[in-house]
Amino acid sequence: MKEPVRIIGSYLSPYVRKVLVFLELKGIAYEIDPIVPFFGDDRFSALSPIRRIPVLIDDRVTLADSSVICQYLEERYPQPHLYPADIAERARARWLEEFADTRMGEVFIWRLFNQLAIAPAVWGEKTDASVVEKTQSEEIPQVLDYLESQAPAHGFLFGALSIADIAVASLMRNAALARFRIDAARWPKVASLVDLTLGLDAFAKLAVFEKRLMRTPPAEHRAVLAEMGAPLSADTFATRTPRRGMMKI
Ligand SMILES: N[C@@H](CCC(=O)N[C@@H](CS)C(=O)NCC(=O)O)C(=O)O
Repeated sequence: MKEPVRIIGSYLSPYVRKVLVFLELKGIAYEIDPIVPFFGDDRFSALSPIRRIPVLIDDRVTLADSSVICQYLEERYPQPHLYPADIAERARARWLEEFADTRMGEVFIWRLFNQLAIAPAVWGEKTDASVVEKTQSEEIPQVLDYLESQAPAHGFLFGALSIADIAVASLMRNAALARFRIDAARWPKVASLVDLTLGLDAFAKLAVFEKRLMRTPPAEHRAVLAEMGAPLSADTFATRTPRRGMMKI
């Protein structure tokens, strides 16, 4: 029997979530080494040269980027299709994925989530209220205005569920974990798209672990997940002391 796919990375990362939702939807067996970013050991640096999660390891490849991983999974396990069939729509779906990963990543992860969750939990630093304020009043509205211009009145971005919906919803899930709520009066299409996507079983199943980890110090994540029955890998690439990231955006 083929070994399950191994994913290295925390349930709290939007990029890990994207990949896990792909695996869930495609029915691919996986196990997870739930390391929190910055806690990888030297062997982790060899697998992920810029020390980022997620990493996928299977019988054929080791890959360290969520977009590359999702595309690989789509090509190797085509059912159900998670990229639009039409070439132009497929390109637009990848663009929206890129927008989510890069711009929404900057705003919702590196500023909002980082300030409210990572800085206190990983580095023992205080939240900088002025960064949170600027993000909420200026940057988030710009992001949501753009998405509102792209989203349909009802349903998914390209008719059937695709990588674009999954990437946007994965990022918005972290915003929700940082207690951000989309104002549905101002951005009704985005609010409905995100609700629809996060309501899928694949996201809901992961949300149970995410909620619990938000209340758990990084050093206890593995033990708590084991207690909850998460599909954990037997060994880990985690170390006890976090290292500052090597990339700044
Ligand atoms: N483009 C990458 C981004 C991954 C990423 O930024 N992961 C964050 C966690 S949410 C990380 O590992 N940060 C640690 C660091 O930058 O050192 C992907 O799509 O996989």
